[in-house]
Amino acid sequence: MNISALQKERAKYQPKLPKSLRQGAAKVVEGAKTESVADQKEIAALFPNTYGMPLLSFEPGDAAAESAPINVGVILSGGQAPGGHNVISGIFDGIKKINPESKLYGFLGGPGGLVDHKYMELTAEIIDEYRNTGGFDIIGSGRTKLEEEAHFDKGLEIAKDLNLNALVIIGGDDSNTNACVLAEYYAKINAGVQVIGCPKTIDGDLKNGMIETSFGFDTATKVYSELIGNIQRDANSAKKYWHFIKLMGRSASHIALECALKTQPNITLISEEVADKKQTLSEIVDYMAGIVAKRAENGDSFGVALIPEGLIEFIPEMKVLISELNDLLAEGSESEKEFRMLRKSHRNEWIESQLSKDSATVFKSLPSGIKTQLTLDRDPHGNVQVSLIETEKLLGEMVKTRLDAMKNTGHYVGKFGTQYHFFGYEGRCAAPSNFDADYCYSLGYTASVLVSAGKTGYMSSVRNTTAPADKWIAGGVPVTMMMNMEKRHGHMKPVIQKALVELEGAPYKYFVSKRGEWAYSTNFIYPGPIQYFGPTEVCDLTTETLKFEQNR
Ligand code: FBP
Repeated sequence: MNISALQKERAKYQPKLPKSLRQGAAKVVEGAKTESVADQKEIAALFPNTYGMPLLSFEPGDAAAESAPINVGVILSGGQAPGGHNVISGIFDGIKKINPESKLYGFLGGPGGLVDHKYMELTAEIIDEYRNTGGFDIIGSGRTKLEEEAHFDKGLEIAKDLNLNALVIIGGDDSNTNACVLAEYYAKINAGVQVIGCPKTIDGDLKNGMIETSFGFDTATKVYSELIGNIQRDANSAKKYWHFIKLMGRSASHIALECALKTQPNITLISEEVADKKQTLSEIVDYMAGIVAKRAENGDSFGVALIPEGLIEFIPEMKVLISELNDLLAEGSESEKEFRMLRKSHRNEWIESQLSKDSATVFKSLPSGIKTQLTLDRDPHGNVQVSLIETEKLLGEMVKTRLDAMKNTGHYVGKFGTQYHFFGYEGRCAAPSNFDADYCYSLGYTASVLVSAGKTGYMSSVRNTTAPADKWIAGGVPVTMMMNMEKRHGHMKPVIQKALVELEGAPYKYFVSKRGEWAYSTNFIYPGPIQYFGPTEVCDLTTETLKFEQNR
């Protein structure tokens, strides 16, 4: 077969499971009844069949008496995250242990596969090929949202045809919200199909008291940190570049914060802090230019800056500017037509004349490439495609302009050479670290136990994750417990609360206590590549975020 030497060895890795899942049939213990994190009355009314269910934890059971076969359909939803294949192999091994006649079906290309009835049976041979590998290619993923009853009914048709007991939906906050809506709907119509969710996303923003981390965050941040470390070593060797590195993570800055804790770069911006302090773009540029100038005074004309992907939307004045531009250039509007008729060289001036005074000032201050991205690269609804804005270049160019001005007034002496990077896809499909391999396999196995216990509307939960895997606590959390009401597309909707970086949290506080030191002296850490074989202190490391959060 066409596989690498590492893949060949890695295929033999046996993921570690919590004790409760290693022996016999796990005993399901019911804990306290739950309430949603907020808006309890509204959520209870919307989920009469799945609200208020108890927390579940598993304990080691007696030797398993064979139960009836269980048939499960699995769906991968949204962006790739390392470990998805292990969730699927965990489900497979779990249901086969319950009864070897159990069957696992994978819906192809994400939630759309359920609606379009595109699926394949996942046999032992297929599963074995994908154990401990990165990627979602075993069945593919997609971003179709399962939101409408018509989708649910189409899904039920195929679930009935395949005689499925349950669907397991592996996804982020939105996909798990929709999984819960689906669970409620199937419970309401007595469909006889359970729905279980699994917490996935490299962004790390699906977490709470009962879900300690989303899978993939560990591996992805390890990969990015390896690359950042390599760049830091290059920067420290050549001593001639400032590297501006944008990191994926959509809105939340968990990835940037975790990578900062692992590598100790000179500058890390945290979007949540920017929003909290209501910082302007100019203040951020001042902060960065100040560090560049001070390092230059010490003879260090190099450095590394980490920038979270979602930053731009957290800068209040940029948010206002983007919203004004969205209105001004709305697809098919009179103003948009006028804009299109203008000669290219007159467009920016025209835009400035149409914006509010503050937004016009901000727009004027932006480098021309960014002005073009803001006005021309728009999505099918005419909105600015925020994720495509090259924030790293925007900041690099603005810092350069600021340094030029400081040079003129004698406040900066030095050379400012830049290199730009964007890390995201480099880590999303990496072979899962031991942590993610074990965690994902445990999440999948947990899902099989929840299904066999007849549960629905639960998310697989594996806790105590900074302890060795056999001390992990597996169980289930009612998805409604994580919900609150939020405005989405103009309507109030029940959704799982997105976890942004907590400014009162231990990981961020530690970072703040250290960032001054990291800015001016060169304290880089070079984490090196993920280690799959070797001493446990190197191979089984969890994230710094988890260590700080759990005070380990
Ligand atoms: P999920 O939230 O679906 O897990 O996706 C995570 C993510 O990698 C974000 O960090 C990033 O903004 C987005 O997906 C990019 O997705 P795409 O490649 O589909 O544009």
